[in-house]
Amino acid sequence: MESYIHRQINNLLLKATDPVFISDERIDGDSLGASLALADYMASHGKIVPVYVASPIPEQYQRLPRIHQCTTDLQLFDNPEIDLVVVFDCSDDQFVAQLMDRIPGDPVVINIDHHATNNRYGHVNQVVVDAPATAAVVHRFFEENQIIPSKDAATCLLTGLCFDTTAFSNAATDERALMVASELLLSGARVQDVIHAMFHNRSISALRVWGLALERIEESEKKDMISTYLTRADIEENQVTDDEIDGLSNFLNLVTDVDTLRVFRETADGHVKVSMRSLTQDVSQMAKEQGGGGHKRAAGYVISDARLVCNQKGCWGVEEANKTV
Ligand SMILES: [Mn+2]
Repeated sequence: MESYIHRQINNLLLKATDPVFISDERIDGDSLGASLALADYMASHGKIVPVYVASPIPEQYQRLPRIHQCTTDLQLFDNPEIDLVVVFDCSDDQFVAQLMDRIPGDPVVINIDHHATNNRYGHVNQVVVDAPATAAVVHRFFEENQIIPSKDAATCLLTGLCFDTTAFSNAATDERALMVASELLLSGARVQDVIHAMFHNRSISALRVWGLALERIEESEKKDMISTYLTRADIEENQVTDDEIDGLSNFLNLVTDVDTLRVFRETADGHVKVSMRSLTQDVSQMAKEQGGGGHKRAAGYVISDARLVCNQKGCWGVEEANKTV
């Protein structure tokens, strides 16, 4: 079935006259890498496809091939000629539905993803839950259609793969991830560009904020779990972007010896965002129960109208608009 769908996707891509790509609302190495690799393939067929991103591209990804095809301009959806939409690494059907509403026509939607919580909202769904990254799903697309990725496409795919496996260190790393990586290297992926996008991007102030989070680590009553907390003031006083602190959960997951961890942080719009990582627990289930989503070993959710408070004993907790937990 998977091979059949890959061939079907290729037919739809080659047939499309006005395709549009959508990268997940949360820009990361995987959502961008996967969409730009296919944008590169389309360019080899003379089609320059716009890639919609919900917010400006962070500095660390500016060197990715075809990054100039990304746009935050919603007006691109006003085109009645759009006949194909391909969504990458996005399990949030609401985000996609809201963009689809803007399109006057009725295009075919292809949903390419690997999130366990993806509800298969597309007309064509290539959701491979055990894939280490959406980039690995796109790599399989190339393989199944006997397309050799260009050096640029290979660099994009390796970025996605490295991002979602935290450079082949987390639970998403399997034999296949390493095999795909070696094939991408053979296709000419530029490792230095990937390393740049992955690691050479933490400002000193971002590390200071990480420092605060490290100081506040608490062991939860529940065995083998730690939590830490970052307030809006921490983030704003140090002038770091949300994007800069996103890597904290991955970093903690890499270096601690506990099974499960949670990072709580206040968002600019008055909510608390919780990122979870685990070595053995299915945190996507816990996230789903709270209205969030993600993968088995990496997931998150948002607690609405809430803030973080520290009590007199120095213990942190979440205070919701009406109740305290
Ligand atoms: Mn991903």
